[in-house]
Amino acid sequence: MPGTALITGVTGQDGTYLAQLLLSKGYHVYGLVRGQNNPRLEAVGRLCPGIEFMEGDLLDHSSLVAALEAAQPTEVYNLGAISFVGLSFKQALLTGEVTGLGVVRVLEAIRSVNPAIRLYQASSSEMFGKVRETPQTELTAFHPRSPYGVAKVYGHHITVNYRESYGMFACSGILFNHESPRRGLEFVTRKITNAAAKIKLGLQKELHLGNLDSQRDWGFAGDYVEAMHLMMLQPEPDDFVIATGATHSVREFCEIAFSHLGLNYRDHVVSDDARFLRPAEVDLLIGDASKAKRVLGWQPRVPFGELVTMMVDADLAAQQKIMRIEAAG
Ligand code: NAP
Ligand code: F7E
Repeated sequence: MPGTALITGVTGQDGTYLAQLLLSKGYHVYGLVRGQNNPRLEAVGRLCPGIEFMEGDLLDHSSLVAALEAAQPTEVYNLGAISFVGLSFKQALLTGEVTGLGVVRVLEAIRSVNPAIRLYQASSSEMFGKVRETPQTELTAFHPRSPYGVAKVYGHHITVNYRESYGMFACSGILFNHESPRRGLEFVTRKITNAAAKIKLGLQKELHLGNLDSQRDWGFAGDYVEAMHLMMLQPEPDDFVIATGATHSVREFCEIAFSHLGLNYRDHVVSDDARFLRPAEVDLLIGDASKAKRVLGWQPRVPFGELVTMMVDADLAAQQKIMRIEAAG
């Protein structure tokens, strides 16, 4: 029987896919929104008809308690975070507060309002960082390479700690990179697909990127939110790696995105731009999701090439729409 879910980070990429999934299953869905006039609110309301919004901030414990008291959720999905690794180097303290300590604020709020509420914590493959083994599993040691990765390690361990200390249903999904047309423009995949579309339409000439050699295990966000929900349906809380098991370089991503539009990325991409290089890099990630496949019955559905072309097509259509509106007005 579907329950009531509260999602932090509902205005982000995963938040809208997860809200749509839970609404389609008959859940009553609340989205926690920060700020007095969040610019993403209207779009989320349009994408997720039936969702209800609550005010709250991961920096403000009492706002989390108030949201839980008002919503009385059976499940909380903690997706809220400063999630951009590049920004985390520039705003390390804020990242620690939101992405790290925000998790214990949620756990404490649950413990005081209703410890029976189930919690999903959005852990990350960035926790593996300078990888100790390949592929990475639930048992691979962590070696984070950014303030974001360090904050996620704290969030991960504190979730396990509350599960073990207080018997709470608190689980973590160790998700590898997942993308979609809703991905923020600051992340490399969407930056590439958006630029390729603009270059095709003559709106941009060059694309400045950092390290083209880093490799990621990229999947589709729509597939990954299904894994979050499956974890919450288990009889016991546990942690799961969610990944495709294939890795590709930023360069390969560029090649496929540009060639889909009949372009050669070499004619447009400027690499090693110092603005986009990081003080410490994560060179290679590739996940082993065998446990999720075995226990949850989860499978990724969208392969890499299809993911890239889906994003390019969406950006091309969006840019063409803007051009039509500008031409008409
Ligand atoms: P995203 O698009 O960057 O969304 C982040 C969300 O966090 C936004 O809704 C943002 O809301 C919210 N947020 C930021 N600061 C907050 C605060 N102080 N209080 C409450 N909410 C706050 O991230 P995503 O890609 O959807 O990822 C969802 C979660 O999964 C994140 O925790 C991320 O770290 C983690 N994760 C992502 C990936 C991936 O590849 N996408 C992989 C592993 C783990 P505003 O609208 O107010 O800014
Ligand atoms: O970088 C390189 C960059 O910012 C991917 C977040 O969702 O996934 C994401 O973190 C790679 C890195 O994602 C540019 O150096 C080159 O090696 O798209 P990204 P990320 O750092 O992997 C994990 C799993 C999360 O948990 C995070 O929340 O691409 N790269 N040139 C660039 N990256 C960016 N952003 N911009 C460039 O110009």
